[in-house]
Amino acid sequence: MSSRKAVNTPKSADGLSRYLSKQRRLVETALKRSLPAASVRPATIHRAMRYSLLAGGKRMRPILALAAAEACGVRDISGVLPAACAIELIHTYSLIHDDLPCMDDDDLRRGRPTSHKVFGEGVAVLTGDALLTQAFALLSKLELPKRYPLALLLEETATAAGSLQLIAGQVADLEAEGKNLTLSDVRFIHERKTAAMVVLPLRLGAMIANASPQKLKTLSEFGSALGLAFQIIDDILDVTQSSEQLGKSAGKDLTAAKATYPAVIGLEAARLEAARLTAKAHAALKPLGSDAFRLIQIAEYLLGRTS
Ligand code: GRG
Repeated sequence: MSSRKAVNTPKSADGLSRYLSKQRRLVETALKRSLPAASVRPATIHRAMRYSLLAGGKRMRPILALAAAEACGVRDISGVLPAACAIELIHTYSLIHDDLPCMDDDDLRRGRPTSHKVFGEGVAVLTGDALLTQAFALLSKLELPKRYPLALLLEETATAAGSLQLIAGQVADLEAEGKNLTLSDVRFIHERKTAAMVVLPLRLGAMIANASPQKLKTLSEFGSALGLAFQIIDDILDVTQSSEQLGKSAGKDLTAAKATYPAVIGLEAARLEAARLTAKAHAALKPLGSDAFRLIQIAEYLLGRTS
């Protein structure tokens, strides 16, 4: 179990890049250990799992889990890593399936050819399935405080990844293509497709830290606003950046007539909404005081990102 102590003091913004690099290194090492070796039979599936999982990416969700635990007083974050990795496995599965020809049909992800381009569609489907399954195996190893039993964390994870949240958003997104949507329709999609998987790491990190129900609520409110802002920024980057900058195909939302904020309210209004939600995310963290400084820095970094 991770030790809990009040540790946080405000630090300068330039400390953020060092913090992110350190957390990413921890996450990368844990991710490498979270899957069978590439040589384990049948090697194809393990190679494919490692190919997509270890292809880089911002690792935002695992870093949020670690930062939430720290904001709730955890000093040794090793006990949070299995949950942080589990969420990255689920996220990677969703990207692999989203890129399939029967979904978004994409050739490029995290700067590399997509899983089905390298391994074929059958193996890509199974790679997503295997990553999702392995995520629950990782969660099963968590050591938890009495207040938050394993069954609760498993249920929260299954709900966030299931047909009421992540998959709900994906289905609504598929069905929305080419239709005239309202802002509330797009928000419905974004809250499920993206924000649910931003709230989840914050909640798991806080539960592992034995946070009070009030802190858990605070972090959930932060995550909902941040997750929606994150997706709006993703929509904006899709129309303003190149494929090279993004490491995935740019301009696809427009071509596929996707449900996005810029499409429904225009680019400038979308920018303002992302800024409004980021301010809302900051405000939500007020009850945590200076313990929340990393979460605030991470939110600012995500708002300012260009890829
Ligand atoms: C197939 C069940 C299923 C769900 C797919 C992930 C997803 C839902 C769709 C991909 C397209 C998309 C815009 C998703 C919204 C979430 C999002 C912005 C994903 C990309 O996350 P980043 O930017 O990616 O954190 P990295 O590569 O940095 O991890």
